[in-house]
Amino acid sequence: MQNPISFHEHILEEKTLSPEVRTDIERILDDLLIAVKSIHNKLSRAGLIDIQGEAGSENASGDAVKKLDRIAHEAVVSTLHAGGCVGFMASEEEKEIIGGSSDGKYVVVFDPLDGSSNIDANVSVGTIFSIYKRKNEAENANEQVLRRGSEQIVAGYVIYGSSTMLVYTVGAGTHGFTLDPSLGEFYLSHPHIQTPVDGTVYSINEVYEPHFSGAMKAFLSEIKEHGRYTGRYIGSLVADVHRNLLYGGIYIYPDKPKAKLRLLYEGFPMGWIVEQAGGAASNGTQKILDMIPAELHQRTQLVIGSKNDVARYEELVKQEELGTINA
Ligand code: AHM
Ligand code: MG
Repeated sequence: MQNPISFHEHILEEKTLSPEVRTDIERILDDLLIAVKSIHNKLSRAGLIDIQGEAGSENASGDAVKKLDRIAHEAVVSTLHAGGCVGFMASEEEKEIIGGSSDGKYVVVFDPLDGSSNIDANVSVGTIFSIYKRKNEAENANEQVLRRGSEQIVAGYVIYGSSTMLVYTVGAGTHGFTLDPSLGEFYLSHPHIQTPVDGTVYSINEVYEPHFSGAMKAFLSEIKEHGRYTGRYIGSLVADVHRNLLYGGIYIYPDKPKAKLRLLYEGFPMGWIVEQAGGAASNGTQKILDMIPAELHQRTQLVIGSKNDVARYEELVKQEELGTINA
């Protein structure tokens, strides 16, 4: 690649951010990327060092914690702490809000290692994050963190796959960067990602099919009859959404038998990134970004991907509410 643009150079050109915020965000993302590179290094040697398997505990959502979940969580918290710009943090792996610097002007919310049930089989996993501006001092920790999705000022994910990529938005399009491990630097490889408006991939864990709503069952059978789609499901949100973002498709994690994905750590950042690439994200009846979490680890149904596919699913949900399709 001639004259590659580093992530650093790219963020300096993000004119939607004021110069002051841009400098702070650059600092926070620099810190975050130190943690990301350390996670990348550990993952690439995972079978050789003692970091695979369960940590022997459960997280706030009742999932078994992997050793690498904990390692990734600690890497992110410690680098953000050291940077001094972050007032509050919230992690999928921690029950409570984590205090940062008393004068930190930002809030960072993250899923340190998404898809971690796949790690021991060497399948792609990810790190997901959102950044918000801290509200004024008077607001308590809950008010600082439980924010409407549309208040995000940065959202991103890292996918640790056959290459390690960072995909992010500050509200001026979605851009992808690939890590050159020999230089330890992310370079722009996917500028202005645009996801197709009509998908060709559907990603749904069909083992839950007996519990699906009427709308979900109707949607699935339409997709199968259509002839345009193929089914792909990794079981790693970042990897499933990343593939669909590039190829066009829809990912649904339904609310029946039960919603699993977390609004703050997964729904909001992935939703904004996909919207900024021309796609859509919903909970079935409402735009994900319009939701306000009532609690830190709130779960949601997530319907995300190509615009027309998400719209069709929402249409079927309305029809089910009106009683024109059976529950
Ligand atoms: P995690 O963040 O604890 O790894 O859990 C979320 C993961 C997603 O990455 C993935 O899409 C989903 O769980 C898979 O769940 P299921 O096995 O029920 O299909
Ligand atoms: Mg996750």
